[in-house]
Parts: sequence; structure tokens; C-alpha cells
Amino acid sequence: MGALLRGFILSVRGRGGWLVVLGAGFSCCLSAAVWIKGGDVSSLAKGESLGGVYRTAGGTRGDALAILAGNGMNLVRLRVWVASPDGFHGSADILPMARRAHALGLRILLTFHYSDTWADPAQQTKPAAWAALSAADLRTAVYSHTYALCAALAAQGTPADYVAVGNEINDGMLWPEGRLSAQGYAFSALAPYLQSGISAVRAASPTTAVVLHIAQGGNWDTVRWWFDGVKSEGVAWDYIGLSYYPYWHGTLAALESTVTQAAEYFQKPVLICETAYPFTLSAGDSQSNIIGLSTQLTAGYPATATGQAQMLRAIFDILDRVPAGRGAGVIYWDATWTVRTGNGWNNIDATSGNNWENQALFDYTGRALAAQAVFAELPALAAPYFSARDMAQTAVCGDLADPDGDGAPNLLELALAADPRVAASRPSVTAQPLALNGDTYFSLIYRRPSAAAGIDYRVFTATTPAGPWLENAIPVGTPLPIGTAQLWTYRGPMQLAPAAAAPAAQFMRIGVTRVPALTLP
Ligand SMILES: [Ca+2]
Ligand SMILES: [Ca+2]
Repeated sequence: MGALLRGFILSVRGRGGWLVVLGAGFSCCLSAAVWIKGGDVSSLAKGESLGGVYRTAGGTRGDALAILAGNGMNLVRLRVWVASPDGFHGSADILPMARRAHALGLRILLTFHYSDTWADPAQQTKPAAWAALSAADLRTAVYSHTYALCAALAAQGTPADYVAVGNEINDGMLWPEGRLSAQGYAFSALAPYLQSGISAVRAASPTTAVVLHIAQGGNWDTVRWWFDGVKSEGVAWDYIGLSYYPYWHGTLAALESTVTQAAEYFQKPVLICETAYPFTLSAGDSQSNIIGLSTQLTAGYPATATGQAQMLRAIFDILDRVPAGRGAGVIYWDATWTVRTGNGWNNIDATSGNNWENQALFDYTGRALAAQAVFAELPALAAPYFSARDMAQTAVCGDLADPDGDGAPNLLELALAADPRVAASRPSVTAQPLALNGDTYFSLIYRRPSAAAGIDYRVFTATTPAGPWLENAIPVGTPLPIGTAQLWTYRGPMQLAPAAAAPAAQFMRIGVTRVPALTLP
């Protein structure tokens, strides 16, 4: 990107003869920050039914979703099983959980397993009720099951923002029919089932973005092979979804290499659908934990509350660096899966224990862990204005895009707290100078960015449109909480000159800069 002050200029004549010129000044390569800061809370409904207790970091008992949302998490991920023997992970608990999440302003991602139990690269067992279906009927079952829940969510006013069709489907799903290794690695065996699920999502909920999700987030060869495979079958999706577990899927450097190449090669946003890291190697119940050995840790990231937070921060930071704003974000698995008798790993065995409690985001006393604070370090700036599908298309959501066709690029509109999809929605265009006590003031409405990353403003003034532009207006307003719109008042430079010598017109230009790099503590 070129020098400062490239691009849009808008002028408005204000009272008192001043000419306000609002311009977007871009001084760096533009890229949006991550916008998905998620936690999987699939365990929560069942855990609460068994008496699960959650607390803030300070120890105050509260609603787990509210605590997570209060710490900056902005999306919940919910697992869908067709008919889980424990009675959870279906519409009966997902619909009310979606209402709770929505009421807290949280986005929703559903992940369909197309199974009655865990589906991952090692198992994709068909639901019992589908076991004897023909291939054609299996496709219909995928459609009907997907459509029913997506439509029910939309009908209650909480449409899923994202839907993952399949969970960690490296080797396909709905084995053996949709299993790649059982079908000569022909993606034509898997594609019809993906198409059925995607068609159902599109029909039930047009604003919902479709995610395709595989494991091996640190293996670019696998990611390229797999997504090339589905693409060659004409499958159309919105987000590349990857699991990245540091102890299984490669180094952080391998993750960065993979997500960066995937975003560029496929020109799609990349979402880490699952990640986790232990805050302790001690177990909270008698069930041994999957990650419980020091040899499974990453050097420099101890199994402590601080180490867990550092790992989550490192992964977010990598996604935030993906060029062109294609690092969509990160979802933590599973944020709320604390020890409760009966809420073990095996959904068909109520006596099973928890094998993941040392990787939750609440400790063994139910207190919120330090890793939750990482969510608040990152902005989620554009998401309020764009749907999840919009965010997959840089022609709509990109900093320089102009979806409402009003001549102002998104970056400027976002900085001025306007909806970039709605022409003439910029409140600050009506900025008017106010003369008071011999000084002149301008009031402009901004959207306040994160302290760590986001949008920065610089205000310049000049006495002629050709400049020179001086960064000399003085902000005198009071900042409001991050993410909110704020009215900020600037004292103009006219007060620097004697009244008689003041020019008849002044020009004010707003430099808007995306701050691309996180500067985290
Ligand atoms: Ca355990
Ligand atoms: Ca515009």
C-alpha cells in the first residue's frame, strides 16, 4: 500500500465557513485483525445439568457464558450429534444454548458430526438410524438433519453464523461410504455428502457461512491436498477450518506456514476450529488426561495458567498476521469442560471420566483462567457490520472495499462508526465546527479500537487543500470503552492564529490506519 492519504476524500461545508475534509489516509499494508474469538462450550449444558459451577477469576459464581463473554470471547461453538445416548448435543439443548449465547451478543458456530458420538480423523461412525440407508438416502438424511437444526435456529431468531459440515474430516465422513481411504482417495466419494450438508445450510440460513474442517493445522501438504480435492469436485465453501493442537499438529512455525499458505492459495479465510493447551499436568479426576506428560509440552510454554495463556496468545497472534485479513480467528476446545460426575468423555458411558479438564478455561475450583483474558486483547472490529459470509469476501469486507457504493472505503466508515453496507450512514459527515470562548472545536464520532490492535486515527489540518497538512488538532474528548462509538472533540488550529489573520476556510483530514501488528504484553 502506498503513502499516507491515498484514496478517499470527502468534503463537507460546516457552519462558520470551515471546510471539513475527511480523508482516509493509509500508511501501511492493510489487513483486518482476527474477528473470531471463540470457545467450544459443547460440554456446558450437560455439565450444568449435573451441577457444574463456574466462577470469575475473582471467585464470584456466575454463568459460564457470561463470564467468557465478559472476558472478550465472541463466539460459541456447539457440537451436533444425531442421537447421542446421553440425550445432549441435539436441538433440545442447542436451541436454548443458542438463545443464551445470542442474548450475550455471542456468535454461533455449529459443527455437525453426522454421528451419534465423536467424529474425528480416526472415526466417523454413521448414526445408528442411518446405518442401513442407501447412498441416496444417506445424502437425504444429511440434508434433512442439517436443514432441521439450521432452520430451527433461524426460526427462533438465532441463526448460526457459521456451520461446519463435518468434524475433522481428513478421511471423509459417514464411513465407509464417504471415507476417502476406503474409496481409493477419490473425493468424488465424499463430495456428494458435503454438497447435501452445504445445500441444507444455504437453504435454511442464507447468511450462514460454511466451514469445512480438517485436523493437521500444521501440515500444509495435507491441507492443500484435501481442499484441492473437494474443490476439484465443485464443492463451494466459505472458510478453511483447521484443528491445531500443539502436541499433535506441529510447531507454531508450522502452523504459521500452513495458515499463511492456505489463505493465499485458496483465497479464503482460515479459522482454527479447535485448539487447546494444558494449564496443569495434574488430573482433576481419576480419569487420566490425554495430555498429562511434560514431554507433550511445547518448549517455553509450561503447563501453567500463564503457559496456557501464552500459547493461546501465540496462536491468535499467528492468525492475526495472516496477510490480507484472512486469519479469521481461533476457537478454544473445550472452554467449559470441567469435572462433573456423569459428564465424562464417553457419551454412552455415564461412568466415564473427563480426559480434558486440565485444558479447560476454568480451573478445578471453577475459576476463570488467565487464558480467557487473551480474548480481550484482540479487537473484533468489523464483525458487527458484516455477516459471517460477508467476512469471507474481501470484495465486501476488505478495508478498501466499498459495498454501499458511497465512495468511502470500509476502513474509513468503520473508523467513523458507520455501517459500511449502508450508504450515508456516517454520522461524522455532519461534523460541524463549534466556536466557543474564542477557540474552534470539531466533534467527530469514532469507533474506538482495541488498545492492542485495530484502527488508529490521526487528524491533520491545513489552510489550503494542497496542504501542507499538519498534525495539529488537539483531541480533548474522553475515550469510551473499547469497541464502542465515541464522540471525540478536537480543538482546531485556528486558535493558534490571531482572529483577524485566520483564513476563511480550514481543511481537516482524518488519517485512518489499520494497526496490523499486535503489541501484546
Ligand atoms: Ca481427568
Ligand atoms: Ca462505503
